[in-house]
Amino acid sequence: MGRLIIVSNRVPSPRERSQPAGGLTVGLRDAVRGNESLWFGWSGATTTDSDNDPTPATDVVEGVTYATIDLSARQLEGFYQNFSNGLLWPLCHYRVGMMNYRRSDWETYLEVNALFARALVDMLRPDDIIWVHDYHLFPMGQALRDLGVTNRIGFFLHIPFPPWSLFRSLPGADLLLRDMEAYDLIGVQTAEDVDNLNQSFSLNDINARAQAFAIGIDPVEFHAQAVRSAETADVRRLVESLHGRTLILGVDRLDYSKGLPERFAGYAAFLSRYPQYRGQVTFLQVAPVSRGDVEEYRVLRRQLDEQVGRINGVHATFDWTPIRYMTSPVPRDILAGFYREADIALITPLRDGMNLVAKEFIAAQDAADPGVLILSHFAGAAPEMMDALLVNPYDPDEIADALALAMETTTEQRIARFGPLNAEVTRGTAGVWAREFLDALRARDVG
Ligand code: ADQ
Repeated sequence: MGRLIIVSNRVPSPRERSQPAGGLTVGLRDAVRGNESLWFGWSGATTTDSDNDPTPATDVVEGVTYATIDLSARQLEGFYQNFSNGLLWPLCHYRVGMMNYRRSDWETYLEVNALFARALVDMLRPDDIIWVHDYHLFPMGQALRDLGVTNRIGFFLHIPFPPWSLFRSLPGADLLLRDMEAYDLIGVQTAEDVDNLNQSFSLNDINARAQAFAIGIDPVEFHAQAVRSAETADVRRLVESLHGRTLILGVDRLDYSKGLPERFAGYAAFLSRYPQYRGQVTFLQVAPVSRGDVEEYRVLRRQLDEQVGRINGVHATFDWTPIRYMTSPVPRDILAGFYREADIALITPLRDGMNLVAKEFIAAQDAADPGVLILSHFAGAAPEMMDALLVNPYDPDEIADALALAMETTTEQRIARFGPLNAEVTRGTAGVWAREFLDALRARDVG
């Protein structure tokens, strides 16, 4: 069997490679196990000098070759910060009003995709199978075809894909999608994303079809980690600090797609409308800063700082702080214990490709005494997790009512909801996701 070539914007750094990882890394780790493979992408470093074609730096760890290139500061700004994160990210999360379009960024985006293709092509062998990941690299397949690559190439989009009526706001949207004809298989997270992308293809006479492959986690490993983590000194300190109060937990990258202002408004409504729970709950929101160099993220951060200050100012007593809000990261081996100790997970993105935190929370629970998952309808995980308390994140009162309901559920009711959720998380693992995608790609009839 040929090698598996993974292409993603970021490649795990050597230090992170031995750490427990997110869904993408976990899923692919299973897929690359026992298979010769190569992972190619941006190193995370920028060069100050010219935009000459870089030679990939390679590093072999546990049988996987990691090949990375640096980008110039100009390329990074146009390709990554502006076009990928300042335009495609909001657009694909249905936030057309937040997208910033500049034709020069679009050109840099295409340029970096072509650069990736040139840097990769000399490392390819004829029977390699190539799997390209995410919105940074929509045109990468076509860039490889332009260099004469005839290998099987698959693409997976980790974030949502909006209806054509929104996506067409991007000037040249049809050109971007036409480049996807280069792929032998296109995977997205949900049936809704499939419908939207296929509608865009057919309205533009593009000869491509998308299929759904929902990403998961490694639930067995995560559960074991959560059990171990719950006994660590840090997690015990968290539990002691609660003094018996109910722990409501939110865990997200600090991103406007995650619905944090709306969530805080929902929590504030809960404290106002259900005064009997004041002093009985603690809401811990972990939201490490991401993309701090993009203006919209700085604005969001200021907004959240103010909101937390206001809610705590209004509701706190001398011995109770309603919200604990941290923007510094928590290591995953500690976070797993937080999930296990949490009574309620409050996960309310406005849009999310999947949302692995919801699945990790379920995997971390004690089946005899599980916590309650409150989940947004607009998380990609929602169709698989209908036994969660599903909410519309735009309605603070709905969030407040769900919190009150979660406070009132009996152990029996919690167990009844948890059973099907846990079965689904256990079935649809990251390993299954990668295997099903790669099997489908290998099965493709490619001329
Ligand atoms: P993300 O937007 O990063 O991923 P998500 O899937 O929820 O969103 O999280 C990815 C990982 O990061 C999880 O394993 C989680 O534990 C970890 N993480 C999140 N917040 C953290 C925190 N505060 N501290 C430490 N770790 C944290 C993108 C898409 C998602 C899609 C994934 C995978 O936006 O919709 O589910 O890719 O396809």
